[in-house]
Amino acid sequence: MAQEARATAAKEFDAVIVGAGFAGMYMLHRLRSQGLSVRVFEAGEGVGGTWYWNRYPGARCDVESLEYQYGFSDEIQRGWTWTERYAAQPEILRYQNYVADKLDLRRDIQFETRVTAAAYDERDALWSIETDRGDKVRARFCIMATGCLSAARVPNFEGLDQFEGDWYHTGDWPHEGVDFTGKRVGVIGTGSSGVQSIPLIAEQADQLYVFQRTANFTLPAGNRPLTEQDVQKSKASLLEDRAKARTTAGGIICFEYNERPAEEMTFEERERELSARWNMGGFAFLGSFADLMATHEANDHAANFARSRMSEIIKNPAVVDLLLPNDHPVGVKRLCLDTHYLETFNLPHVELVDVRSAPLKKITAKGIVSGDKEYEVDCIVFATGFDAMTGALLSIDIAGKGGEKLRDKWAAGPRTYLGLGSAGFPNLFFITGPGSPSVLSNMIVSIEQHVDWISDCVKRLTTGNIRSIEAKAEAENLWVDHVNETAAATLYPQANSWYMGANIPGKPRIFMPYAGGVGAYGEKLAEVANADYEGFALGA
Ligand code: N01
Repeated sequence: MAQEARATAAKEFDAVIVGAGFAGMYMLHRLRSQGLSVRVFEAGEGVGGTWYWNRYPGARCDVESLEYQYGFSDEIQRGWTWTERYAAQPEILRYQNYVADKLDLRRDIQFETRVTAAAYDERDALWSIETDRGDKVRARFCIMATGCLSAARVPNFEGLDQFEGDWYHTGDWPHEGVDFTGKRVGVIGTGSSGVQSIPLIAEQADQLYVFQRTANFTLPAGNRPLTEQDVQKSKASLLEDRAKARTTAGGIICFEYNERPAEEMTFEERERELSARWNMGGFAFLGSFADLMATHEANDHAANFARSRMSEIIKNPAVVDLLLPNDHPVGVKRLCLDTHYLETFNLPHVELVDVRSAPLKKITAKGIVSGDKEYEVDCIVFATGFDAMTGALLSIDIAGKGGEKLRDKWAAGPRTYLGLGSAGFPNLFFITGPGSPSVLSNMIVSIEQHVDWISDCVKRLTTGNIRSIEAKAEAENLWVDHVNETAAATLYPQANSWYMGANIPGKPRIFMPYAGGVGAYGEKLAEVANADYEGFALGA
């Protein structure tokens, strides 16, 4: 829903929020309900964040729709009816617009406006915020709702500017859609975006080349229309379910993690568990054993099982070995959920190109060069991912106390206290920032957890006449150590994943999210707030 960009007339707000996706929308609602003046700046023409930009064919959520929605308002959830187990992007975007209408959010959002800089003025304890439209506003609180996967990245391939065809990035897809009928198409990348879009692009294209560097674990999502019974059951219990979800590791309740470690199970028991969970579709598979993400022994069993199920689908003997992941444990890169992805490689007009053995060298006027071979194409789709977790934040020139730049402070990797704030940057909040469960969880649950915490914190400050809150360096150091130790106790750091920053040349290799689980993390958040924001300095 396009909104006309309006310049911001007022110059001072209680809070500025950057981004109008799920996080920014709810943050706006909460702060406005406290009577604060709030301005949201959003680069897109409408609300939606990731669901506004990622319009590629096949884009859909991988957390079940019934859980992938706000849980803060019974009226809102009862007024909306999901149609599929995993909603497609247009339905999710419609839902977000429904919420924006319901809460009358747009009147405080300035669209088509990108925040370029934010600087903290210590004397007045105010943030000065600038945009690419020339706005200069000041605010007590600056809240980054910039998203974890919002800085789309096209690798720096030589020759792209010479390419005579059309090219697209999945994370910045044309609103009018793309018709690949009769075209020769090259898709680069086989993460979730590639896995979701490739089957649908193959339905249209005359010839499809898929350029794969790393084979990924992918399992059938088991998408299906929701029944009336599914929907009514969820409507009756959503708020209660959500309270439960907040106590779980992943912020979801549609499956439970097995509490038994693989070592206590017989081979047959393990196989039964894996099989039942594989057939359920979705992430239940990763909950097969308590130690699946912690020991190679347990993980290898699950990975072998997954490879064997995947290989049953692939009929083309020339590609079966290439499509089976063998260089990382299962689950340590985001598991892909697919609808007919592997089947696509059984089609005669689809060719898998292994760019690990024949690296992508350059783009030419006519196509893509891998090894010594040129693949002529009419269109290129970059499903090459994002500068995750820090990319969108650090694309803004953020300067804290003494003019210190967040980019400099985070040069060796992000440093936060609880993923919510960073020492030296008072009154600056990150929603689902690095160092919080974020991308390892149901994002909506983690967003609500953070927005609720930040709202309460802001209320404490405004009603207590406290000008500023700032993470203490020692609390931050301890938290960073804890995040690293928690990750080190898992297999997560053992893959070149975007969780580790490994997809961006030169980015520090640090496991960025907090792997301790939403429930435990929520307890820590509550403890900190109950101890009057322990680990933070409150400034009068
Ligand atoms: O990005 P990715 P994505 N040469 O980084 C390859 C969420 N999401 O957009 O693995 C050749 O996962 C790269 O190869 P490699 C979800 O959390 C969710 O797919 O680095 N190849 C990889 O294959 C997801 O994890 C959904 O070796 C290059 C691919 O491009 C996250 O977003 C849907 C390359 C990038 O995969 C990101 O997913 C979509 C190069 N120079 C996204 N550079 C849902 O289902 C990169 N690649 C909700």
